Amino acid sequence: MAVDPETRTYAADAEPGREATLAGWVHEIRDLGGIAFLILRDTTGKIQVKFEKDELDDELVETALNIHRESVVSVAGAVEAEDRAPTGVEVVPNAFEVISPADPELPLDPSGKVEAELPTRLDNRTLDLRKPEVEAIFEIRAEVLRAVREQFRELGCTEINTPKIVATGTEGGTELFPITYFGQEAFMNQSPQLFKQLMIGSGLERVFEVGPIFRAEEHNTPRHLNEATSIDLEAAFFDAGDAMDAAEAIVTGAYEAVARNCRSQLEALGLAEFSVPDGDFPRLTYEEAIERVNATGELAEPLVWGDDLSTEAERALGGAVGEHYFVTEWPSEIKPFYIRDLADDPDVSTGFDLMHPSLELASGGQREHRHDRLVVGFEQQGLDPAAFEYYTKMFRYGMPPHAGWGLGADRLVMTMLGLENVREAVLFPRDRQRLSP
Ligand code: AMO
Repeated sequence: MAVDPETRTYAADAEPGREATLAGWVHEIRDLGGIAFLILRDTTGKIQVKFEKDELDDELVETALNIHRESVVSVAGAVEAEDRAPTGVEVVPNAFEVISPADPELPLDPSGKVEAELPTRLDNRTLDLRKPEVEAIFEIRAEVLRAVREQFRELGCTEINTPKIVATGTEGGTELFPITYFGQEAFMNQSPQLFKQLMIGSGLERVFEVGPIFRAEEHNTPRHLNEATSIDLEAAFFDAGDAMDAAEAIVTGAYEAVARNCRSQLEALGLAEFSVPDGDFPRLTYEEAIERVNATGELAEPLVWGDDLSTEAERALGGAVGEHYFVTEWPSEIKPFYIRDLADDPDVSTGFDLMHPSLELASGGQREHRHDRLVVGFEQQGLDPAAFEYYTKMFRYGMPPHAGWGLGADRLVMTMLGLENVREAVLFPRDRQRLSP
């Protein structure tokens, strides 16, 4: 009984009065003596298969009831209405085939009756994803990325793909992963920053990318990954305010799409009361932000101008603001060389961060597009402008002013669903301890 994807019936589509061939995993077998029930699970849900032993072929009954749960099987038979069945229908089989048997001992219980710790779940991600509340996270993640792409289209952006093997780093503060590139030193890219900016001088003008970024973060925290997915925007003639407007549209659009199209997944996660942010996020200057943090009295040491926001500071501020917000006008000295300073104050930058009350989601700003200033910025940050010649030279051939941001997709999903650890939003996370699977 080969399973034909064209004619196969899914559990959710089985209608009484029809003959159907179904395929999936054995979720559960309940043998009550004269009668037994097998619950078959596929990507759409579950369906009951009834074995009235006296009425069925002995060999069929024997095959079906002696396999272990989580085996992959196919069943052909009549679909009948049955009020007592969990979904109101059941299948009376006339053929049964074991397609791929499962071992009796499983490293993880996909029914969720026995809970597993996150490392065990990640070691056995395939089985972990058989749980509806885990599958739901990744269906929602896919919807977030679909919605993000749709929003970018509305903004007139073109999707690009930039190299992940590069010659130089761009983001100070986090280390690079070195690799050997035909005997030459190279690195895994920390951000598409320079490449997306190079596109601003091209005819594309507004670009976006969804792709991996690599950060050799030493610390192991619930919010840091060594390989993350970044959603990046860069747009010609945008200033920081325009870039923040775009971030609001993208984030709110993702929430709206999930609220509209992922009802059953939200229910599986216990999030039936899912609320969509209003899309008008407060914009606090850095100066206002540190004042508000200090006013909470939650920090042992008050913040002073020039300090970065620590995790504790972010928490205190998030608690005080209580919704998504931006921190704008950061001190220039703690923002990267490519961020432009305010026209009237070189100590203050156009850089901004987009914050969820619990953590940072994105950072961005208007860029320095004036060639001479850009080169000075490199030197001030201790970088050799010669190593970045491929980038800086394009600022000599007509580069419009521009702005953009990078938004962590993993953190967006994590905060949207209230997950405690960003690893839960990543299929196969990379961290200090984890290089496989
Ligand atoms: P930044 O370094 O702030 O900015 O990164 C942007 C966003 O990417 C996510 N992110 C991470 N997520 C999980 N684990 C990590 N180790 C990690 N590192 C970064 C965060 C963060 O806010 N080039 C600039 C962006 C720009 O100016 O356009 C940049 O990379 O959500």
